[in-house]
Amino acid sequence: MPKELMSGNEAIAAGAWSAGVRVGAGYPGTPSTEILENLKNYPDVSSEWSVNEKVALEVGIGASLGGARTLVTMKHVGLNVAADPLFTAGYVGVNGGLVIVVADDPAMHSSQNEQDSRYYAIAAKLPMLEPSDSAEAFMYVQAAFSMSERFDTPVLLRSTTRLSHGQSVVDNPRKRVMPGEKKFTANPRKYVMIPAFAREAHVRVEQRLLDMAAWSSRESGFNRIEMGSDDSVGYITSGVAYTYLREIAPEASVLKLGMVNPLPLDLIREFAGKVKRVVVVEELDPVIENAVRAMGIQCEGKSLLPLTGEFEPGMLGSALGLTPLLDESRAFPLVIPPRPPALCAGCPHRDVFTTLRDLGAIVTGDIGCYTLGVLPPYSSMDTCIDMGASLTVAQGLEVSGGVMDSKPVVAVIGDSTFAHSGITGLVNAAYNGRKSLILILDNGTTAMTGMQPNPTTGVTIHGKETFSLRYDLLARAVGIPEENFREINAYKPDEIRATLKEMLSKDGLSLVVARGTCVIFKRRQAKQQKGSAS
Ligand SMILES: Cc1ncc(C[n+]2csc(CCOP(=O)(O)OP(=O)(O)O)c2C)c(N)n1
Repeated sequence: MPKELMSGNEAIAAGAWSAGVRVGAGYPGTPSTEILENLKNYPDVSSEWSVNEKVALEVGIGASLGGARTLVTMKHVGLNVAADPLFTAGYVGVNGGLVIVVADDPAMHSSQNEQDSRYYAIAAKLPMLEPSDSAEAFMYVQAAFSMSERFDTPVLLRSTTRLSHGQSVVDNPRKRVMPGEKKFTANPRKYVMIPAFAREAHVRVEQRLLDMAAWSSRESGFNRIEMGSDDSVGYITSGVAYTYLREIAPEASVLKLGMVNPLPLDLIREFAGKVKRVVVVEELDPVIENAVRAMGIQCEGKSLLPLTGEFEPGMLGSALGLTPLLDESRAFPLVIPPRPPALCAGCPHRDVFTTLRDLGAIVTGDIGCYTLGVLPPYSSMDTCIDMGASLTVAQGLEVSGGVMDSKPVVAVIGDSTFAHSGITGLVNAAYNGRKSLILILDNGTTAMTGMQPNPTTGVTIHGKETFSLRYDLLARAVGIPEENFREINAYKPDEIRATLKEMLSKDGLSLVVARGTCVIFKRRQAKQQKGSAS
């Protein structure tokens, strides 16, 4: 069988294709982005960058009900955005298998929080699988589709940064096996969640969890006891933590969990009976540990291991009193100088933030490359909560009356973020008669996550030309007077300054779009054009 070195994200895309996935939808977000970027290159898959994660999941639910095996991808905070459909998706179930990949980011390499998505599986009563390397990611995603159809449920597949971006060997036969064809058939009792039908569905969901827990323990193949020679301690672990543990303790007794919800309670009990002491090794929150304790089994976990950040073999070795295989004294003495992130040389956001700083504005910020406007030398961002919050936090500040010395408040948001969740904030400002100044930084791409197109860029995930959101028409649609709308050049500081000053003197809501193509994107496009010309 052909062996390939693959990242976890590549393996998920390859596995989904092998399982006959016909629809892929997602919103970019590190570390999940490359799943869809890979999937889009496979034949016979309809892939899209959706406007946001809620939209992606709803498109995914529709595709599944239409009979297609469907993959939906997002990062952990994206699952917050998709939480509304997620909770009811479990009630509705599936037609074609529906797999939702969520990638967590322990240590927050590229995120605003460190939430643990396993809680979503528990709260939404959905099964969750957690592979430990690329080979498992490849197999699990295929198994997830079968499982989704077998139990009539969406299946969550959890990744973390090291799994998504780390590489390992995958046996990939590069063979696509299509499931039998399915079509949409009307079934309001199953698909229309009015309370009467939802009550029945909830009962089904609870039974399904019990069925899956029993199946998970005995038949699923996702969980296994690996007894070593030493039974003085047994480790329960999952995900990349398993890979680290095996690296430093190849002989240890381990219960490896590939399915982290519902937990295989019978198997856990059996394992606990075989060892003298149970230690749960899991990154982030004590999800498994609490469940094991709730079963009346004594165990340790977070008393030994940190709740925050990510694990690595050396740290795990010290915390658990195991010796890492790698002799630290022989490690290559490479000292990497710290490189704090900064806006790139030539970045169009730079002049905007210099101007905002000089104006002494209170800036309600948002998420994207431009969040770096918080750092010196700009130091001109005052809040950043979640995608879309720049517009709405500005409105809250306005109604609070708590902005002192009548300082100007400017809501700053990028183009992709605006399309993702800024538009509803704009409508809210217009509806409630707010006076905010909204500044959209349109650099022609979703730069932060690696230059994905979005609804403002005029191209699809496949690079095909499509509609591009018209800010001027949107401004008109929400009743912004013509004189309160302006599109300016992000590379012209004088123009930025004059426009912002003028808009701040106006009464009512105003919208300014500062355009300037991302320098890296420009360079990449030039290279591509050169490549296609030669
Ligand atoms: C809910 C959610 N989904 C995805 C992300 C990942 N993410 C952060 S910013 C961003 C978009 C940035 O693009 P844009 O607004 O165009 O700004 P740019 O980086 O191009 O300046 C994305 C996808 C996130 N932080 N939160």
